Amino acid sequence: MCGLVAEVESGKITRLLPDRENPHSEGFMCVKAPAMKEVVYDPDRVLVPLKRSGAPGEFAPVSWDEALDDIAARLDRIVRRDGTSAVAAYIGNPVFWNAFSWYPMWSFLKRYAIAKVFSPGTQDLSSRLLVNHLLYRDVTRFPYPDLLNCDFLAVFGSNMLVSHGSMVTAPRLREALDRIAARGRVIVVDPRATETARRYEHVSIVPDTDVWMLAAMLRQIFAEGLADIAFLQQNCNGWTELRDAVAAITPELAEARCGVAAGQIRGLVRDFAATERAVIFSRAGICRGRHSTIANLLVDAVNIAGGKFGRPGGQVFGHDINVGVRAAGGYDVTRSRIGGMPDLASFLPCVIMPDEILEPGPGQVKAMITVSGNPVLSAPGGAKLERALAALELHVSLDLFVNETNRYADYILPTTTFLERDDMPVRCFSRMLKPFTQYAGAVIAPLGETREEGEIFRDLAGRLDALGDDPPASPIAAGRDTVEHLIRSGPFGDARGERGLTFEKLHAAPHGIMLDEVPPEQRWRNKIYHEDGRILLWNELIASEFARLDRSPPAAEGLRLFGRRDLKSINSWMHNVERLVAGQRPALLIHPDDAAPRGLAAGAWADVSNRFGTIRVPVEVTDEVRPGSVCYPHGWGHHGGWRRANAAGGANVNVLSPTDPAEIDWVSGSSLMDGIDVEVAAVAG
Ligand SMILES: Nc1nc2c(c(=O)[nH]1)N[C@H]1C(S)=C(S)[C@@H](COP(=O)(O)OP(=O)(O)OC[C@H]3O[C@@H](n4cnc5c(=O)[nH]c(N)nc54)[C@H](O)[C@@H]3O)O[C@H]1N2
Ligand SMILES: Nc1nc2c(c(=O)[nH]1)N[C@H]1C(S)=C(S)[C@@H](COP(=O)(O)OP(=O)(O)OC[C@H]3O[C@@H](n4cnc5c(=O)[nH]c(N)nc54)[C@H](O)[C@@H]3O)O[C@H]1N2
Ligand SMILES: [Mo]
Repeated sequence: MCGLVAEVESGKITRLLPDRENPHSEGFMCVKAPAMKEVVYDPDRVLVPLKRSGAPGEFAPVSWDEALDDIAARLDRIVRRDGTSAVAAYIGNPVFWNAFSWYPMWSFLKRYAIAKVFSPGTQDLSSRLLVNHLLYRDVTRFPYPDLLNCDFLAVFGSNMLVSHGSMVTAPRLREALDRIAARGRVIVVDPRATETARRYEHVSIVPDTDVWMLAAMLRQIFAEGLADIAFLQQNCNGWTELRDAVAAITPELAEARCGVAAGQIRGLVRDFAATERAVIFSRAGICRGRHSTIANLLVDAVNIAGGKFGRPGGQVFGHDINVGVRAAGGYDVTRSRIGGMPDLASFLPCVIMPDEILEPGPGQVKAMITVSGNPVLSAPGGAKLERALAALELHVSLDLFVNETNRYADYILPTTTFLERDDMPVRCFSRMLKPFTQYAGAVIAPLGETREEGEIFRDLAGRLDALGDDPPASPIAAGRDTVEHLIRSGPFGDARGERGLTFEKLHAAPHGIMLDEVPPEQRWRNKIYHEDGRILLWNELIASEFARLDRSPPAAEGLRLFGRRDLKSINSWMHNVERLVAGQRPALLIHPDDAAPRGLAAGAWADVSNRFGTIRVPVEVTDEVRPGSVCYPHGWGHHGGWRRANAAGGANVNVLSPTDPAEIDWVSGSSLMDGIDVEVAAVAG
């Protein structure tokens, strides 16, 4: 969402600069943006279709026609023999933000009834999606904090200054947070003294125990007479049951679980309630635990019960640029073959992906399509997933590089970067603090033989249809045209007459257009899709999750592992850029009190292990993490076709993430990645 200006000479990008005329980002860009130039011209980038020619990672160039003909023929054979349940897809992060390719890709999967679709969603937000579904009956409705207008912000599990927010789109985020701190308070609840926590107020918490603190906060809101009872009565169902469910969770009980002092919890609640424009916000750091669904639910419940929902400076719904945003599917429409787990927004949990491929029987996955994804480094399982990928009959990957996942593929189909294609950031729209839109045209021609994902899926569909007896009726969406149609038929489109958005107007405004804001009070009422239009705070699923919480044992003795992101990294894929990777040396952060008894001094190496695996990593002894917890970033341990990244070292932390559905927040399918119980032992010598 940072506006960029590309300087181009003779068809080649020479520089990427911040766009000072972009009315939304106003000249801001982060360090990763100019480094996209190095990604585009990376000598390791895949520029022609590749076919596996030997062991994993060994490929030879092949023509598009030969690749697509063979892929279509093999897919067709597998589907005729085993049905569409033998085909799966992993849709990785980058293509989510590329609307022009998203719609053709998604309609391809629908058209061929490819229903086993996995995504990084179970690694960052499926519990949040489930809460959207439970409370508002719309998986894609993410309420966000009105950062421009609040005077009190408490953040749970987000390192906002590094991640730049996440599910709230705010250019110049640090300025927004600084302004809140100047007017009032910014509080960061986190097991690590993060970059964000250090700049504002830090509340240190035991990993994966926020649910206790949040429950105690909700309890105090009711117990101290701070609840907005009129709002609850008018707009919510089930709030008395939820109130009763947390009644016994006193701040003292919460303190014993989460390590935050009872007095501090009471003080926070009182300050939150007393501040008219206040909000609590949560993100990925509470979406990867054992109780992440009710943890996320309690965040909304505290905002709602505290009278902060749908009001300026509170927790608000965003604007919609298109109608039909609810198209994303629901919850528990289908169940997985392995573990019988519910789907969410049409995706299945990644925790079962290795076994969906490895376990024989009807419905065993034999073919897989991966689009802009690297689950070997990003999803649970690591080594087990590699074994599974090696066993596939057909694996096709659309990517920029040979990564740790597609080194096992039969084909790698090379795609364009966002600088080589037209694009529109419509996917962020409903989470923007200020509504903005832009048509960002390609600035250079596609490099080599690269193609857009949408084009590749259209081409593949044509070939599959030529082989089939009875081609499916549903069409492949046209990407750009689909988006134009959605915008023109949406609230900012033709309905506004002369003032309506058209692509013509967008083309005439290359820096983008700020759109009219609607006050927060008017943005939510008609978007609660339960039949009676009220927010739902209690049902059988929520009740059973609270019963499970009641039975949950206290954190085990020993160490709990959680993760972190670096400003110069983006998940697993920018480690091949010298200027970003230089200076990053992933290490295990461990508190001096935990290091000493294990004989670990600065620079020592340790084995971090549990029943799922072991990684060997250098340690950094620091009081940045709280005693009893250790921290290591994800996305490392490269062994793909990117030479610089391979040389960067580091280990794949996700070999420690459980692949056993019994260990996770089962209702949402969220992977367990923060709060994993591990042993840490010094490596002799
Ligand atoms: N530089 C950079 N920016 C990114 C990305 C990146 O890789 N690099 N990735 C992007 C993506 S895909 C996403 S989803 C977003 C994610 O962005 P955020 O939602 O902000 O998530 P993280 O940056 O992972 O920060 C999670 C925080 O939660 C803390 N945490 C861990 N366990 C717990 C816990 O049990 N309780 C609490 N309260 N805190 C906990 C961690 O210490 C960490 O500080 O960032 C996006 N932005
Ligand atoms: N332990 C732990 N694990 C985590 C996380 C964590 O905090 N802790 N974070 C999780 C999160 S939030 C996420 S979103 C996932 C991300 O996980 P994934 O989505 O699986 O993987 P990425 O690392 O984002 O890799 C993206 C791939 O897309 C390619 N790519 C980049 N741009 C394009 C493009 O325009 N088109 C195509 N076709 N390919 C492109 C890159 O080369 C790279 O191979 O990781 C998750 N894993
Ligand atoms: Mo993510």
